[in-house]
Amino acid sequence: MAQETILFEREGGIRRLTLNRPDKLNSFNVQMHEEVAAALRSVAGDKEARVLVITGAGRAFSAGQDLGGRTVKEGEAPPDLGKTLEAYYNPLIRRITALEMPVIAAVNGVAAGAGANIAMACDLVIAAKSAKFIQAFAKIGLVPDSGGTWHLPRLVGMARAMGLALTAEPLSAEQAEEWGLVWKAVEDDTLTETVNGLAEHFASQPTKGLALTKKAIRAAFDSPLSEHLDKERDYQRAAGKTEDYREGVQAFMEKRTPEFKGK
Ligand code: LHQ
Repeated sequence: MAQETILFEREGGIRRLTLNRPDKLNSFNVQMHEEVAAALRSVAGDKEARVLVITGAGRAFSAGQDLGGRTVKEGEAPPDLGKTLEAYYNPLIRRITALEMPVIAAVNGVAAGAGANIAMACDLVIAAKSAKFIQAFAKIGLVPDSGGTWHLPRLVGMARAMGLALTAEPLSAEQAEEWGLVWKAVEDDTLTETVNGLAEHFASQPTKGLALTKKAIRAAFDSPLSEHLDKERDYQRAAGKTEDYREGVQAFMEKRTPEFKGK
């Protein structure tokens, strides 16, 4: 499929997806959803892929849903937004969180509405200091979607989640870092370098172990400790059977840098 709304690059074990509708602040229309879904499916089936970076072209990360053509005329039947979520946003969040590798959001500028929540669904969020996170939904009478009401209270606690969602006030990248909504806020002109360095690091790491770590942490709020311990046992059992575990221990004992293959 020709890509008109995204850029998708492969470089060694690194996969980079750039949302590319800069004149619309990378807001999502159906075509962009379809192209992003195809790219994520290809990463999921790509044995060489070891890390995914998601970023935006131009001055925004993403302004969420493209609101063009979304006006509802007086007397017209209201739209079924649940269908839009079911068809596009929910599968998108499920794909990102299920990917068996670290997913980095490089938030280069404003992330609003579903755009903010797509960033939060990534495993590590690195934001340029000029970026802002806006739960814009309240301004148009909607509910934070794309996992927003799930991730927000887990990341920043109930009081801040409520404040952000109910007021739709913009949150600066630095404040987002202080609150634990993002991992790091960095100077704008170092974002690319920081993210590239991190992506290169992950491309040389024990991918299967990292994927199981991501899975365990994502499941942490869903079960009591006793059940979660069983999960950790199962994931550790799987990690212990990887080639990278063997290599990691061997390299440690031989006092050399491990050469992980992601297997
Ligand atoms: C846009 C957009 C946009 C189209 C900027 N659409 N053009 C799921 C289910 C189904 C339906 C509903 O939604 C959802 C999930 C959602 O994501 S709902 C939330 C949708 N997003 C928003 O409400 C955010 C709307 N955008 C904004 O509030 C501002 O644009 C932000 C704060 C992101 C940036 O503000 P500024 O830096 O002042 O830029 P701007 O507003 O001037 O925008 C620049 C251009 O981008 C402008 O076009 P123009 O032709 O005038 O240059 C905007 O119309 C366009 N744009 N967001 N979501």
